Amino acid sequence: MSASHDTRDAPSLYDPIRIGAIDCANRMVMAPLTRSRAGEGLVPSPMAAEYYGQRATAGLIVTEATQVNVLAQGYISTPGIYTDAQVQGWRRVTDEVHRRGGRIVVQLWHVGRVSHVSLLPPGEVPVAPSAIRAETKTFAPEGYVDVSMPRALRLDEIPDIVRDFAQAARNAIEAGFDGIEIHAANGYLIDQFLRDGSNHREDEYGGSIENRTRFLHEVAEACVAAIGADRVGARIAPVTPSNGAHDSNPQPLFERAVERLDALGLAYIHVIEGATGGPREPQPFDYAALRAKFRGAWIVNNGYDREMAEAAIREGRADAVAFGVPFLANPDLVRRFREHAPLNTPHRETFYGGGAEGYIDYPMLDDAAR
Ligand code: 8OZ
Repeated sequence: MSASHDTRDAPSLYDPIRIGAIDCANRMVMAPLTRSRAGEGLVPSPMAAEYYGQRATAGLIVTEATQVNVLAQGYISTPGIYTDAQVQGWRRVTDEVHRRGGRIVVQLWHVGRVSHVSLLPPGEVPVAPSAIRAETKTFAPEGYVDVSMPRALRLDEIPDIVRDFAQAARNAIEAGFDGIEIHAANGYLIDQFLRDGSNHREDEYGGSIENRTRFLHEVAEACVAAIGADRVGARIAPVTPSNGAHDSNPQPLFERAVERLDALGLAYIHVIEGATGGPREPQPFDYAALRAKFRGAWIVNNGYDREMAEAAIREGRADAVAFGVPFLANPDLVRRFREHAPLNTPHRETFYGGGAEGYIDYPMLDDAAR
C-alpha cells in the first residue's frame, strides 16, 4: 500500500531530522564541494570559516573532500586533517558553523590513483589497488595535467591507510565536527577498490564482490570504532564514470557494499544518482533496491531542484537531499527555497582556487534588497 499521495502526515524538506547522533534543522544538506583554497600546510584558510558559516542554515554541511594523509592528495590546495595545524584550522570552521546554529561533518578522502607526482612528496607516486592509470586529469601546480601512473598498494600497506582514516575521524571530533563522511564515490581510492575496472588484485581485496567491498568495509569499521557509528556516513556513486570509474556489474556490487555498511550501523548513506554533476541516468540502476539494504538515513544528490527535492521527501524516496552548486552560489538556499525566491547565478571561473571572490561574496536575500 502506498501513501505517497496523502500529504497530511508526509515529511517536508524543511522539517528537522535526526541523522545518527546529529540533530539537523531541516533536510537540505550542503554537498561536499572542492574549492582548492587551503593555505600553507593544506590548512583551511580563515575565509573557510566565513564560507561555511554563511551556509549554516543548511540542515547539515558536508565539507569539501579532505585528505587523511599526504598521499591522499590529488588536486592543488585541498585541505587535510592529519596535522595539528589542520585540526586547528578546521576548529575555526566548526566553531563558526556551530555559533550560527549549523551542523557540519568533514568528508574524508584518499584520491588513490587520481593524483600527480608534483602533488606528492619527492619520490612518491600515486597509490591504487592496481597499477592501472586512470583516464582523467587533475589540477596540479603546473596546470591541468593527466594523472600519473600509480603503483599497486602492497597488502601490508592497506592497514596503514585504514588506520589513517580512523585517525582522521578522531581528529575530526577533536576539531569539533559533528561527524565524518567517508568518500567512497567518484573514482577515488575506495571506489577504485570497489570496481573491477580499477581493481585487478588477486589477494583478499580483489576479485569477488566480497573482496572488493572489503576495503570500504574495513575503513568504515575502523571509523565506527574510533568515533561511533552514529557519527559516520558514506558517499557512493554507483554508476558515475567520474575519473575513469567503471564496473561490469554495479547493482550487486553496491547492494553488497551498502549491506555491509548497514551491518556496521552507519548513520547515513549519501548517494549520487547517475553521473556526478552530469546526467542523472547514464545507465539504469535500481536505487530503491539499494536503499532497501540500509536502515539509516538516505541522502540523495545530483541535479535536484526545489520541486524534485520537495517531492522526494514528501513521497518518502529519501530522508534528505544534498545540493552542491546551489549551496555554493546561495548561502541562504534554505530560505530561498522556502520563500520560492530567485537564486544567484553560480560563477564557474571561481569554483576552484583564488580568494574571496566567488567564495564568500555571494549575496544573501537581504543583501540583494539593500
Ligand atoms: C571536483 C574537482 C575536484 C575534486 C569529487 C572531490 O569529485 C571531488 C572533486 C570534484 O568527489
